[in-house]
Amino acid sequence: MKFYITTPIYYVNDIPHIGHSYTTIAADILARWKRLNNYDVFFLTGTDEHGAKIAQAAKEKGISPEDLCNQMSAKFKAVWQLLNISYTDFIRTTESRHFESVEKIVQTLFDKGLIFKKKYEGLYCVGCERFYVLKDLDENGCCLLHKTKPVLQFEENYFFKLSQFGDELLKRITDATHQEHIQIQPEERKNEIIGKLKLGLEDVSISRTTIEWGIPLPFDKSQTVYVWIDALVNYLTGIDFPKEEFKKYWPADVHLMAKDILWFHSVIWPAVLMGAGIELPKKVYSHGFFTLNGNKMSKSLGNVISPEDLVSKYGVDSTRYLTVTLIPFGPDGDISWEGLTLKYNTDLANNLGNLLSRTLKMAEKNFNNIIPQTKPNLYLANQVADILKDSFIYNMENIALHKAAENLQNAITLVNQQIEQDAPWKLAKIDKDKLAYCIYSYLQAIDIIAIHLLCFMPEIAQKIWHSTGATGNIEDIAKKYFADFNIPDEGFSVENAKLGNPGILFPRFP
Ligand code: ME8
Repeated sequence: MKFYITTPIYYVNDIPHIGHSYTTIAADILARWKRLNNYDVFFLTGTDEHGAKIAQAAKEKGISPEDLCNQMSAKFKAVWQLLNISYTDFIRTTESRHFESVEKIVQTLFDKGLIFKKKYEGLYCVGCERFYVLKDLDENGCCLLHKTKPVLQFEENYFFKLSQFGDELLKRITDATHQEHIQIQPEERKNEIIGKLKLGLEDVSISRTTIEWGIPLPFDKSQTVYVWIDALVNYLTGIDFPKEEFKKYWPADVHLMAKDILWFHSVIWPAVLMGAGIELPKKVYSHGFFTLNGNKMSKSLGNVISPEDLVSKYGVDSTRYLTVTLIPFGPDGDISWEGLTLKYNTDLANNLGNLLSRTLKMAEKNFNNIIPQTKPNLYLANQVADILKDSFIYNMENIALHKAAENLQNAITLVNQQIEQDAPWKLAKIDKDKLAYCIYSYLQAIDIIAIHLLCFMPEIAQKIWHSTGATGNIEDIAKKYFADFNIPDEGFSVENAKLGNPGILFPRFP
């Protein structure tokens, strides 16, 4: 089975910050999760390189738009490499393959009579790359997101007959039994979209006369394709549209993004696809927007956290974990350095790190780093597996990443509590056989935890796997495990295997 997941393609006028990495790490975790479940995964990300905003940013820097795009897309790629993002492809909208696919889509809409020319006067926000009407703006006439006044523009553009698609779209969004049902999540955001759809849709401009930095319209080369239409089509280009092969992965299983661009993904994009006679994506999921210490992150406020800042403090895998679990996945939330460090200390240093280091220390001290001979037992591993079997999987499938992480933490706590109860430090003096039995059981439980941790913390999970003396490649074992939930009778870490020393995985912060 296939699984096609996408992130937004990010504008290259900004350096990659924690907002971009939030979506991309989440998508990576889901992609890895599906791979572990034996899906043929296509994971697409990339950069959005056309339009007024990019042309303006290049001008301000005194460089060509091409140079800006090259520099910035390289920066995004470097950050995704740092964060161990396992994308299948990275698309840039300035690539020739993308021109071909955008031309195909707009030409198809034109041939079907869904595009017409009209004189238009409107308020354009370059930050959002969209027209607004007065009621969308604040009391000062400013865009709600950028707090700047949109510019009045007068153009004769080509328009897409969006208004024709409102009723059909409403059906497909609200009727879960519809053959081409499009699921919008979370529920509250879906309801907002439904509310707006019920007010009726207006046709939208899909070309610009004044913006040269874009893809020329195939049927009127004096205009360029509106950057949002250009950008959305990347989801087809990335999987080889217009070649028929794109159907191997289309329809997308999840388009992931934040709420700022949900309208484009849940209304404009499906309407364009319906117009072009292409199936709709199955799910559009919009997570929340986070603020930093109560403020919107912005370059001008100087309060941007970069993924590199996080990695240099917490390391790669802890950054991945913290980024997606600090606030519930879905609603808006606020983050702070204090909150990040607290979560790091609680979940990673004190819970997971402590479990591993105390278990390994006991084995080192009492059994010379060798898994002791004992009656193989899986009672603790089975308890951990049971806790995770339903809840973790349910939450991963429902993109409730913070809850899946919470399930993992509960499983880790359970093992730590069992250790407290067994008091192995006392057993070391009075009952070495019982101690061997206990340590064996902790190691088996830790292996099950590592298997579940793999999509969140791929490197750390590997290290844990090797340190418990588990044999085989953790990814292969995890794939097998998620197929039948079978744990071999002797567990994954067997008698007499040598334990490894992973070093301090999570140094505690003061
Ligand atoms: O909108 N909180 O690109 P963009 C959470 N090019 N997520 C955040 C965030 C924050 N504070 N800041 C950014 C565009 N994001 C278009 C997309 S897609 C066909 C075209 C994430 O660079 C989040 O995913 O402005 C949001 O939707 C996206 O970055 C916006 O990225």
